[in-house]
Amino acid sequence: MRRTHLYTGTALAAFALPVLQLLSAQTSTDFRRPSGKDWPLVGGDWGNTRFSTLSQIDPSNVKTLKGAWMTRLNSGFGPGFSQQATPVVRDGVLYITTGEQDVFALDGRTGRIVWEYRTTADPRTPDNKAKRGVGVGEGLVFGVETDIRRPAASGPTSNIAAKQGAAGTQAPGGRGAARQPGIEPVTRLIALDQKTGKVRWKQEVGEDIPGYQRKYITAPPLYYNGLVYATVSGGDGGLRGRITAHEARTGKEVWRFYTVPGPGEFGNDTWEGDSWKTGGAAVWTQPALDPDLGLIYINTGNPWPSYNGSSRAGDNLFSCAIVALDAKTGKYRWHYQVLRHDIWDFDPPTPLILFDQSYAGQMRKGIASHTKHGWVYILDRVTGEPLTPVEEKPVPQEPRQKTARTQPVPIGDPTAPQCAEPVKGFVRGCMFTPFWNTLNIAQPSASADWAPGAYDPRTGRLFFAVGVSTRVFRAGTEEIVDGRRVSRNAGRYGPIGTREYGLITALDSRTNRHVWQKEMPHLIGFGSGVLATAGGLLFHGGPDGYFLALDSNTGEELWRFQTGFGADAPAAAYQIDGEQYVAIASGGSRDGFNEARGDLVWAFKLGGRVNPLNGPPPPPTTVTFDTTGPLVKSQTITIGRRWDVRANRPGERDEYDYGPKRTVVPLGSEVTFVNDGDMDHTATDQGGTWDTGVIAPGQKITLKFEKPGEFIYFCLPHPWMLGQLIVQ
Ligand SMILES: [Cu+2]
Repeated sequence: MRRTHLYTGTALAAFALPVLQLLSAQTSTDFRRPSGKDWPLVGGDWGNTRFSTLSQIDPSNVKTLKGAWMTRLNSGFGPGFSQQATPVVRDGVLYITTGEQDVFALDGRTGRIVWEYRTTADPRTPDNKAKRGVGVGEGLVFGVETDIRRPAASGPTSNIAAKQGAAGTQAPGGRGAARQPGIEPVTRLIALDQKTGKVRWKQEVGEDIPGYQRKYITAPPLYYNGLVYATVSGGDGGLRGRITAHEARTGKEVWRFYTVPGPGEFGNDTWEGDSWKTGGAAVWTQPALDPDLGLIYINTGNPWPSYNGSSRAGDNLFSCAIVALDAKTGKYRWHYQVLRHDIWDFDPPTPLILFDQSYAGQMRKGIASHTKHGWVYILDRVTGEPLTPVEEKPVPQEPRQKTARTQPVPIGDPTAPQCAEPVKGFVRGCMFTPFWNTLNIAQPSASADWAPGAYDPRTGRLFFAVGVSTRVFRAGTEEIVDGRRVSRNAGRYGPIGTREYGLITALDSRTNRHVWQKEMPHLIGFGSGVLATAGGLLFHGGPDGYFLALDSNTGEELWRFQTGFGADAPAAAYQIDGEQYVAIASGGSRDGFNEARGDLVWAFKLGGRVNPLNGPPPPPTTVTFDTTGPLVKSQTITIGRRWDVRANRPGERDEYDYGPKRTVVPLGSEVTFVNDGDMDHTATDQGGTWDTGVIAPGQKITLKFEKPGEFIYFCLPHPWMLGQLIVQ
């Protein structure tokens, strides 16, 4: 009984002294303990606990927290970029990356730029331009970059590059710019001088990945004991996931572990045929590390094809899993798969958290993995066995998807609702509802993503941030055809009008049960996550630009400050000359949809003097029609064809598209809807003022528009098909 009291709020004071002594053990090279003066790693410490032992800022004084400084980086500004970086702080200097792949060193007291590294990467570099931070060690700052391979000369080399770069179409809803012909991405680990920012070496990673697969780097490198660990992102594009370790001094590769086993290796028989070759399972976040056990822990992404499991029967190891490797050799030690044969893109991308906790009266070494389907798996990090119970549950089946018969589901409370809010016209689905191409099921989508959680060692509580949204999935096809990646009709869509919001949850790590849960106005699964402090606060930034402090005991909001742009990056805490600072980059995240993008880094302290900025327009809280596509003047709308913007006419076939998607016509126009698809479709005003009725394949219907208006219309049998018609 007494043991359980140790972690309750009332007993806290009595135990505060020994705990804080334990916490203050972090030194300049040993990051087993939570951070204090510095924030030396993206995750705060090797266990990614994102807990700071600093306690100067607390619930009694946080209302007086104001900007100590704010710095513009003149980098990563604008819609092409996403600011997802956590500042890393060493000896009062703050190191940070931007979506534009530049790296900065800032004076932690003033925000003055000490040095800057401007990337030499080609601005045409495709795909996700987000960098989540740097690693530091041996006088070097380690970063990552994606670039374009530049052929040495014209002739055969450039022909190969052109062929390899001719990638297939992007999955709808996929991130990143469309591939341009002739562009082959190249991914690198880079080392900069910690004092000057000068390049010391660059090392290509992922050189074996064919040019037609997606590849870029998002995860921050991790430095430990002479090695730098790097991963390549882009498992959604068919690459074979991996982690590599490199000599810190030279960048030379020391070992490599593929997250998809090859022939003869353990787990290869969980893949049908050759599907392992394009199995995905990329690593998207920094690993966790336990030097006492000599283990490094990675969490892997979803298998590929992402939404169509028909060609990859089996559990698909080690996708959607936690894998423990020997940190020195990369040798496999254990794995735990949180989702078998994923078809929903429900991988566990939240950084893994290490903590020690008492179970059944025994101190155990724990590891927590938070997944996109809204569960936390609490395992023994020595063996990979669950510390809180997990049940093997039968799940609904879809033979065409070759769904797994059962899934491991923890006993406890999920961090997100397991079933969707009802949507008119759709069947209500839940997390494990399978789908094919019937498209009438509205179900929950990824709730947790890369937003990092935190662990408070004083209370044994885990904190996580999620987004809650409703999506309609379709399997479509994603395949490699003649050396090209071709994706058709695969993806997920938000039914218009459905709610999108966030939740922050405090969980008891001993029981996997809620302590409290707080609703937030926006999707926050991608973004700032939480930072916990010994002051009893949780810091979190939102896509609406507000940086918040919550009471970590109750979730009650105690302070908010408008940073001016989407505050979607994780915060960090540090101390200089006895003053505690909390820093956050405010640049907006492309994952956060329509939000303001900037290039700011903020630091806050008690008695700071920099005032808040005007807020950006907040992102929508429901799914709205995407108005970023071109508005086309046309009196004919072709159903079943995607609009070819360059040729200004209906282009590629897509059964479920209106071409153009956004159309403008003068008042009094006759508009003809042509069904060029293979199924019956309609164009039906959402407001109910007009409807074509069913248009059979090959048929057309003409309507006359005699009143001005802006209409969002959809297809009755396929309500995820959306178009806009403006009559003016
Ligand atoms: Cu239709």
